[in-house]
Amino acid sequence: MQLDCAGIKVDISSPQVMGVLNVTPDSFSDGGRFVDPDIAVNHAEKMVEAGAMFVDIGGESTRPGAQPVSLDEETRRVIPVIEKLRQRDLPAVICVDTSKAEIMRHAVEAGAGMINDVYALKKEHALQTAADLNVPVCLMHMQGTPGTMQKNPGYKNVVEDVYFFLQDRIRHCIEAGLGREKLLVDPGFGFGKTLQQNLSLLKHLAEFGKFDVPVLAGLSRKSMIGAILDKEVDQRLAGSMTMACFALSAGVSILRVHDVDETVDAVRIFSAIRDAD
Ligand code: 7PM
Repeated sequence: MQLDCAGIKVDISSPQVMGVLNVTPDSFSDGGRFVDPDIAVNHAEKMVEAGAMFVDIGGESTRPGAQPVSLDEETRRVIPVIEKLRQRDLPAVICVDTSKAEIMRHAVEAGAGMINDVYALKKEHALQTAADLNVPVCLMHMQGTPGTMQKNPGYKNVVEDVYFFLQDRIRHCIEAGLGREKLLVDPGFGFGKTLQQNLSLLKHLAEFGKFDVPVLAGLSRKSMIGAILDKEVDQRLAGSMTMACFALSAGVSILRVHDVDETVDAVRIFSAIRDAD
């Protein structure tokens, strides 16, 4: 199974690692460390050297309570980093983490080969723009917005509700001309879910393989880990790795993580076991 990311073809028959690069001053786990483009690019390069096949660059924090960022501000934060990263010509895919159509277009023109949209292309012009750009898009489920999503999230059945949401978004994409071979789905851990709802989604993660599109999961350092272990963000590596291994066993294709070295090791071990006789 291959993902064609604006010319870079990624073999996703084996799980891949996506390194997180938040170029925002307030992201929950590394807020403010990578606002300077040169520092950001160096960190991205380190993640690729450590084995990340994707670098996810986001200029608008989507953690609970995060405030929206203007188009100009998000452009200022994201595009220079993509341009500098492109110049390094790394053996990896630059993924832009945005919900704004204009940023998607500007980012792909600057060298991004994939879009990660926590709003699943629901914002104005996003769906048509993504179809025009014809790069892979990760469609993620979120209930509400970052400002509201953790205030009493409710579902009839969280696994079914998220499944049907993603099924509907896939249908809209195909109708807009974005082929199934360009789509990925993601249940959106931490995006409008209680701890129990997150755990139920993780327990039933294999269900999302039924779409026959790659599944991406973002579990790294999230508050659901903190809630179980009662540990701060910088103490969640073991918890993150355990959830990553569970996700691998459930068939996930891309793991979106902060701790690339460790996760690459886990993927290599998982693949060795899976490929044994
Ligand atoms: C709460 C805390 C919510 C931290 C989100 C975060 C995902 C993502 C992010 C994900 C996809 C953070 C994340 N999480 N994109 N962007 N899937 N596709 O790491 O799970 O800051 S933001």
